[in-house]
Amino acid sequence: MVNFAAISRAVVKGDNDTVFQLAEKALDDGIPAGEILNQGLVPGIRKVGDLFARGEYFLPELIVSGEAVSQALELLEPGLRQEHASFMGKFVIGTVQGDVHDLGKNIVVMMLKGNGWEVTDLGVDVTPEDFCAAVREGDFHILGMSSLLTMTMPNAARTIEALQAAGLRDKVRVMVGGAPTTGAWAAEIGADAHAKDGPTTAKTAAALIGKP
Ligand code: B12
Repeated sequence: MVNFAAISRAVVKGDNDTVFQLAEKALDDGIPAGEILNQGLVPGIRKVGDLFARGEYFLPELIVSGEAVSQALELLEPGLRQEHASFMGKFVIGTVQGDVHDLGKNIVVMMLKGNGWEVTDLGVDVTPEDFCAAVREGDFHILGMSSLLTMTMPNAARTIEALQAAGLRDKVRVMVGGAPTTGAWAAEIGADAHAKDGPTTAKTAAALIGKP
C-alpha cells in the first residue's frame, strides 16, 4: 500500500533518501509515475513553499527539498515518458531571466516528451536574447517560458517584445506557465496560451498546432 502522505512528509523534511526509497518502492508496487508525482512529490514541495511564505522555512530548506524532488524526478522520468506517442512537433522551453526554478519546467519537459514532442530545454535564467536566438536558429512550433517569481514574470513579456522587435513573433506560438501565472496574464502579455501543469501543457500545445 503506497503512502503518498509519507512521500510528501519526506519532501517537507528534505529527507532525500526516504523520498527516493518511497518513490522507488511505489514504482516497484506498480504505481504510475504520474500518481507518485502528483499525489506525493508536488503536494510536499507546495507545502514547503507555504512554510517558506509563513517564515517557518528559509532558503536552505527550499534548496534541500527541491533537491529531494529533483532526484526523485530522475527516477520517475522513464515512467512519465513511457507512453510512446507519434511525433507532435518541436518545442523549445526555458525558465525566464532572473529565475532559477526548474522543477516545474522539468516536469513539463517530461510530459511533452511523453506526448511525442521533441523538446529543446534552454535551462534556467534564459535571457530574451537567448530565447530569440533559439527561435531564429531552430524550427520550433512552440516556445515555452516558465516563471515562478512575480519579479521575473515581466521577463516573459520582455521576451515576447524582443521576438516582435526581431520579426520572429509569427514564427512560433508562445506558451507561458509557472505557479504565479494565469491565463489572463498570458493574454495580457500577448502569449498564445497558458497551462497550469504538465498534462494540460501537452494538451494545449497539441491544440495550438491543430492536433487536438
Ligand atoms: C523549490 C523552490 C525553490 C528552489 C528551486 C529549486 C529548483 N530546482 O527549481 C530554490 C531554493 C532554488 C528557490 C529559490 C528561490 N525562491 Co523558490 N520556491 C520553491 C517552491 C517551494 C517550489 C517550486 C516548485 O518546484 N513547485 C512545484 C512545481 C511542480 O510546480 P510549478 O513550478 O508551479 O510547475 C507546474 C506549473 O506551474 C506548470 N509550469 C511550470 N513551468 C511551466 C512552463 C510552461 C511553458 C507551462 C505551459 C507550464 C509550466 O507545470 C508545472 C508542472 O505541473 C516554491 C513554492 C511554490 N508553491 O511554488 C517557492 C517560491 C516559488 N520561491 C519563492 C522565492 C521568493 C524564492 C527566492 C527569491 C528565495 C530567496 N530569498 O532567495 C529564490 C529565488 C531564486 C531565483 N533567482 O530564482 C517564492 C516566490 C514568491 C513570488 N510570488 O515571487 C515561492 C512561491 C515561495 C513562497 N511561497 O514565497 N526556490
